[in-house]
Amino acid sequence: SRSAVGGTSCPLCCGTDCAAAEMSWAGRRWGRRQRAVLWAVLLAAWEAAAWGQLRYSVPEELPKGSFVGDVAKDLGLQLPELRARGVRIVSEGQTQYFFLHGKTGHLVTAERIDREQLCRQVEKCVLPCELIVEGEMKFYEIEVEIKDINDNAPSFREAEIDLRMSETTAPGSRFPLPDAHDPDWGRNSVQSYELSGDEHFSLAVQAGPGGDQRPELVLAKALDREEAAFHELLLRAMDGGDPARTGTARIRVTVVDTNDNAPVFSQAEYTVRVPEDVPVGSVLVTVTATDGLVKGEMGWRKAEAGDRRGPESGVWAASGPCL
Ligand SMILES: [Ca+2]
Ligand SMILES: [Ca+2]
Ligand SMILES: [Ca+2]
Ligand SMILES: [Ca+2]
Repeated sequence: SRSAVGGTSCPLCCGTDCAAAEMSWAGRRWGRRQRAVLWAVLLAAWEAAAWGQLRYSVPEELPKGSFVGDVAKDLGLQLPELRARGVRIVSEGQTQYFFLHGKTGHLVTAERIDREQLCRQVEKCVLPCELIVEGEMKFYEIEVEIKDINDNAPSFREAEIDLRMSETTAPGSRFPLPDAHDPDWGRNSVQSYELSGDEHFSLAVQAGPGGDQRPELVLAKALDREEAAFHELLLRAMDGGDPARTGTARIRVTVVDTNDNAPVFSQAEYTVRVPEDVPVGSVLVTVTATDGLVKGEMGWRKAEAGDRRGPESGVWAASGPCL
């Protein structure tokens, strides 16, 4: 889980030993005056450029005090030298993310580092700092890359999504759905969506201009409010981490009624035989009708004079003597 990439690679390509070798080579070829000029140039270069660069990489979210790199070994310094020469680590900005462990010469984390907080939407998250050797007026650049781990699950802004659709909506119609958010980077962020719950609906995912994924609800099969007035679906977003993490949102589709059914009587014709002295108010016949699958939502209107109906039931009774 921890690694150090690269060791020393100095812009001047060397340390003090190399500088001395270069001086002796210069001394053989040039006189005292030229050597003085060379010294001046080298001194200027020491002040302007770092003496080396160290690169390490560590995963985010490590606990405080975790190993980052063996600085003493990579710089070729002995541990007593580190302490004697006043070596210290300076981070850019207010926060000190790393420090040098005096006993081991290791660079270690000074606090838990959250990549999402430091480098939102940045592919390569690098924290620069400097190792300063005060006794020798040297400094070394250190770059620590913070690698992403899959420590966030995709999430939807709203856990419940309410949609209303007319029952006459044509199959194939599409409805945009909210996308999920996952602050991790690359494959650790949202990779795919899944829909479950109902054969009436399927899922399509469009690619946005920035390569982002936009889920859409597709009506796969015609709706019928008389069959089902609501449809409960589950939208799932998954990232590509190992193991993968998921986030879900519930979708509730309310089917809006349209008048797509005519009332149908239970019989096309009712025949009633009534004696001529039937008392007024006697029930002659009870008729029933349905409208779609929903009962009791109809009004009744008598078609012929002579009888009257009960207010709710469709009961027809004698209203006067039969002639
Ligand atoms: Ca994190
Ligand atoms: Ca994630
Ligand atoms: Ca992360
Ligand atoms: Ca209807």
